[in-house]
Amino acid sequence: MKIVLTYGTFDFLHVGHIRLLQRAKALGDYLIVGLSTDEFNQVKHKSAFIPYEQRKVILESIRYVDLVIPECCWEQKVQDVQRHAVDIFVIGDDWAGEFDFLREFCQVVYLPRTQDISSSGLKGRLRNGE
Ligand code: C2G
Repeated sequence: MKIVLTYGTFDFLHVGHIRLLQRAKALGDYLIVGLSTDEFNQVKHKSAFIPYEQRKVILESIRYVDLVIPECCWEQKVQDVQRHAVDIFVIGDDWAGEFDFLREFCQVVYLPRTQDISSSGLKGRLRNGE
């Protein structure tokens, strides 16, 4: 069984997130998502509109997702890869090169982002009352 791992905030879930999860799952048999906690989002200088527990319930309802674990820090990835016997680490190409150090432990795949949609863009349009 090929195990795939990815990470993210997944705030304001949109088709870009779904397409990432869909393509990640298609690379293996079991997809684990490291979901950024509200506290870690502060470290990432990102504020999630939807709290972690609700983002977790939403992700767990997606057919492509098999397990959701908390992402609490930048440094947990190697431990997660080893603990879950991950074969492939996948993330959007906005992170291209950032996680090449994981190549020592598993395959690393950067997938093209879905154009013209983002959580911050959706929030901005809501703020402007569009
Ligand atoms: N994504 C995408 N297309 C978009 C928006 C997002 O493919 N239009 C992808 C991102 O590249 C990422 C995933 O969807 O792989 C989740 O996006 P975010 O929630 O923005 O994740 P991010 O804040 O980049 O967190 O340690 C890694 C970080 O936790 C990644």
